[in-house]
Amino acid sequence: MDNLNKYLNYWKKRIDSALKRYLASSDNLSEVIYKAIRYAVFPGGKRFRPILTVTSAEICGIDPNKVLPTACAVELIHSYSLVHDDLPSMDNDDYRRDKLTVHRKFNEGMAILTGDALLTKAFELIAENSKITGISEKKIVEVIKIVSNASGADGMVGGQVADTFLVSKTHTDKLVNYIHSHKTAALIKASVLAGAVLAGGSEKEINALKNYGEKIGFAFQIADDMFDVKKDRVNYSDIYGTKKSERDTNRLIDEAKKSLEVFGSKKEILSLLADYVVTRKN
Ligand code: GRG
Repeated sequence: MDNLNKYLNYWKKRIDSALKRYLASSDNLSEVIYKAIRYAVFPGGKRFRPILTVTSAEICGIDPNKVLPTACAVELIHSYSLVHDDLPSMDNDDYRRDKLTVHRKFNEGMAILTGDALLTKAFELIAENSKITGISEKKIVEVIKIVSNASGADGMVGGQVADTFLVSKTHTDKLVNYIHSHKTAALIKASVLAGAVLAGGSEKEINALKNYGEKIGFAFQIADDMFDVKKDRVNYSDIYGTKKSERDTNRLIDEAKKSLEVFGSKKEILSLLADYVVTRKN
């Protein structure tokens, strides 16, 4: 656990300093939006998604620093989703990570635009990643496809729509599964895959990481539901109870770790990150 904490702190610092570089404004007028963007991104949370991206790149054989722009991109997409999720028309939250939410600190229009700017900046950063030696434009196009699909109507936005507008008092298992796998697991899985694709992982490695990302992503949302029962939201532990939630997260984490066998002894950090999904405190 000590090793994992050191690893998480090391990468959180590197990701934060890369984000600081990418989120600097170039003049006084754009500083207005960049100020709101930085407010949304710093000090930030666990940086779990970008840490997955650098780790899967490394396990597939390249220097993880080479995928930092893409790692930061997935964090920006995550940040955008939180800013928009907090809006009065969605979850209507006043606080996030013990700070006023973006619409409460600035105003609603600025919060919408901040989310828009975060999402578009993410794709600018993925494109920028092609400037790094060894990262071909072909790989970049593949990553753009993976990340946009996971974020949009067939991924996170689709999951959010189902969670916000399709939920009634009676939840079918199919709907609960759809919400968890789209709202949360899709971006987590894409964060893992992006690193692997940029690293040029083999088909076998990519398939293993697809399965890993899907399982830890689903487990991540069940664990989140066990921490926090939110009004008007589908909550796994509320619906199925704590016992089943614990059983399901443990099974998913075991299955995720099994899919790492293909990496032999290199699998250690991804395996610890899978455990972290359920042992984390927030
Ligand atoms: C608005 C398009 C759109 C989507 C919103 C992400 C999301 C979908 C809603 C936020 C609320 C929520 C419970 C989302 C599930 C994803 C999740 C568990 C977010 C929290 O992620 P962490 O724990 O947060 O990685 P930190 O603070 O560490 O970054």
